[in-house]
Amino acid sequence: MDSSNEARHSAAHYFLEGLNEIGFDYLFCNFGTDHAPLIEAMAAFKHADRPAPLTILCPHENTAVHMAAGYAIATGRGQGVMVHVDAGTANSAMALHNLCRARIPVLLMAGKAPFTTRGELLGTRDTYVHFVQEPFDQASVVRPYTKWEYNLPSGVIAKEALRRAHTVMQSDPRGPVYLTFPRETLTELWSEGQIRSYPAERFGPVAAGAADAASIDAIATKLLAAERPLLISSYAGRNHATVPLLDELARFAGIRVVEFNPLYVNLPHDSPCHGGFMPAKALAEADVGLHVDVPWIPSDMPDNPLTWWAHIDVDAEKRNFPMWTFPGNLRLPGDSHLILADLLAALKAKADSGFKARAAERVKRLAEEGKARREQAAKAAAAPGAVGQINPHYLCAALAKALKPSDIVLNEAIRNGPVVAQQLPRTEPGTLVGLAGGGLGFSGGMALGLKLAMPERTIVQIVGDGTFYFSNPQSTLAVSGHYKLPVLTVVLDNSGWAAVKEATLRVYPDGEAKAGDAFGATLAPDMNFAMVAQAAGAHGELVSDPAAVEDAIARCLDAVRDGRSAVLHAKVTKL
Ligand SMILES: Cc1ncc(C[n+]2csc(CCOP(=O)(O)OP(=O)(O)O)c2C)c(N)n1
Ligand SMILES: [Mg+2]
Repeated sequence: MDSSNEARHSAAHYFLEGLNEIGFDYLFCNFGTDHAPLIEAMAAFKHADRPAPLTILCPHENTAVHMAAGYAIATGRGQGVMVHVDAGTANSAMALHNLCRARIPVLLMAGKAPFTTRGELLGTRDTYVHFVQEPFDQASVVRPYTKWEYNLPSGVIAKEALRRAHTVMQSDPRGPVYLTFPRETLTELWSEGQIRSYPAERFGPVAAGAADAASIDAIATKLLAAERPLLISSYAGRNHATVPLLDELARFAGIRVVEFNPLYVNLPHDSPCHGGFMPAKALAEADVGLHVDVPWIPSDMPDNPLTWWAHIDVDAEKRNFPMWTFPGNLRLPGDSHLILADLLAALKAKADSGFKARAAERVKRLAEEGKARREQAAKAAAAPGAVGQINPHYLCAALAKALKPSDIVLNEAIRNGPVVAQQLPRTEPGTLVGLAGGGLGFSGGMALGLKLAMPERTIVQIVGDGTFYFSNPQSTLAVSGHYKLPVLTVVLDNSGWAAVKEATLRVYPDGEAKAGDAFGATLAPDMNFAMVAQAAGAHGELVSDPAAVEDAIARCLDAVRDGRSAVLHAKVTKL
């Protein structure tokens, strides 16, 4: 192909065009020497007023990846994260673990050390780190958490590689993908005619579908005869339209719905069919059940061996869970919204008046149980606690009073997570975000990504004291101030890692650790998280006295609504 008369540009230039073509709004960046060609191309694009994704500079990779995740759950569209070679990839790995488990798409991109050492090509090694930042298998750092990985062999296919990355990350079940590029590859020059485009209309992702009519019929038949049907969900509500659908299905068929470790609002928490967050008792009784992901903990919530289970899941195979043995008499991989809609239609077509009466009776009973649960929660919140030991129930109930139904709560409160769930009922789809993975420190970056996508919403991140450290607060607060993304962070400081102490007690209830009160779980007692916020120009308050809680919450929310992040450091009941 003779293209000598055409304009020639760097591969980095085409790479940026490729990022536009895959529809990225943002790149969450933590740059290094590997990005010089991209930074140069970005500056040239800016100078020429050419469109390119906006860059958000994140002082820590944990912020960058989780911010992309927050943006993705708000918009349904994965974004790009740029990090520095193996080192930045390593710093991103924990966040990638979280996104992998939550099935949130992201394209993580990192340079590779230049491959030339003596100036053979533009971009050659020119600093010490280029010799030491080259592991044998860079992608292995994040391989357990990615659906796809690729090293760009030539700039001529930059757009093709980006389209492939995008198609894989957006295909169901969605998840992280990883792309690397050596510096010399990005400095290559190519003429415009040599570069092909891969438009979305022709190269789009794979979407999960519905189930076959016979399977739907089988579940409907079981439900029609069920006396104690149970549905357990954690992430059906990622599709906001599924929330009212599930409510309608549950009310129609008298199904108890339990949200175990909810990642989203799956059923409005005030629905009469909401069965709380602990399936233990319902599990023992259920005759027909539907579930997803980690529906219960078998060691302390044994399931009934007689229950007939349907497993409806976008990720029914659990290919990247080495061990996953929850029962499923019928497993339906697919889009749970489509499947539940068909199931409701099948039930409506088959239901007779006897079924409707039995279902209505169950809904009535479930509503009474719900009322009793709410009364119990109110009782738990009534005692304010003492100075230095605020009752977390009391604090969360006060926060609930101050929030609007549309405000979004990120629950990363760990051992106080159930308190948040109990005291801060969410009724609107999309107003709760939980932790799918096990890597603490997701909610700071996620909160910023949600705020970026939905500037009109109030975002509240609730964390434990240990988790506040994990979320790299200096980095998230810096991004919040820099890009005007105010969020409220509530730190439930119980003086350390209750989860670690409780784990030891579960395994050794009467052991040496208990006898010596030596759980390795107490953190620095005098840390002042309010001052961390203040150092970043945010509003910070330390509250120890229960009587001061309500006003402190009001001042913090005022600050956030005025455009400044706020951190409320609350000294709650000690571990
Ligand atoms: C990145 C990471 N490191 C360590 C852990 C192990 N871990 C699980 S819970 C927990 C304690 C969290 O402390 P805090 O946020 O204060 O919550 P609490 O247990 O006190 O409720 C730790 C250290 C983890 N899950 N993720
Ligand atoms: Mg703690």
